[in-house]
Amino acid sequence: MNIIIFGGFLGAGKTSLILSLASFLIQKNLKEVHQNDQQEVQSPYLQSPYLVIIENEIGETGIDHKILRSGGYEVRELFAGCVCCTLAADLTVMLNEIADTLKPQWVIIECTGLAYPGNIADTLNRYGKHSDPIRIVTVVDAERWEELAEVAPILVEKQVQEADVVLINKIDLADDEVISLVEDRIHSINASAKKIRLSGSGMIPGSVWREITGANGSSEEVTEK
Ligand SMILES: Nc1nc2c(ncn2[C@@H]2O[C@H](COP(=O)(O)OP(=O)(O)OP(=O)(O)O)[C@@H](O)[C@H]2O)c(=O)[nH]1
Ligand SMILES: [Mg+2]
Repeated sequence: MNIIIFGGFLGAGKTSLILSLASFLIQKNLKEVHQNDQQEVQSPYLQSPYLVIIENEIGETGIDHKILRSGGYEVRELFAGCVCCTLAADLTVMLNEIADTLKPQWVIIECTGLAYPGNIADTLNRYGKHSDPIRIVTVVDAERWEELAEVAPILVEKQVQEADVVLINKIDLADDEVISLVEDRIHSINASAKKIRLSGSGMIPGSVWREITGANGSSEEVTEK
């Protein structure tokens, strides 16, 4: 069971990018099923659940789970608290139950914008039943980075520090100079993380998701939400 944790400040673009990644993974699964079994598959959900998305929202009024579910994905919710602190145990129980019953290939966890994804990974590594390494993807809003780094420096810097991959999102809203400055700053906080510039409101090249998931495929493909 592959687990990817999506972190990043409120509104950075986590849900938009998860929709694109989920679409990529489902398409990849369909292709593999066609190739391997030579059988006609009408819906990815015959294979279901290949992918489970866990949504964590602080209040009970969030709509991300509805957006994701409207894409046909299997979504589990953890409301009214943050999975990196008060709901850490609930997340572990949920994930262990998913591992025992649904046994999906992929689990994507969207944290609240206030979470420290590294704390979540630590808890899951300690108490979880999965054996594969957990990947942390932190989404950064290129346009608002400087402002947020002033207002909430510890939070946004730690989110970057804990990442395996930093997605520098919303590049359509920032000019090149600002994006380069943000990239340099991110590099100074976490030199080893892979940094990728993109725009979650447009088409994402399949190469981005292959890089993150380690999947194979054509370099031409793009994923829509
Ligand atoms: N212009 C632009 N807008 C984007 C981009 N990515 C996301 N958005 C928009 O930014 C807003 C927030 O995106 P979400 O994907 O909901 O962000 P999030 O990080 O999941 O937000 P929370 O879950 O509330 O923390 C939405 O209105 C998106 O349509 C982008 O690359 N460019
Ligand atoms: Mg969201």
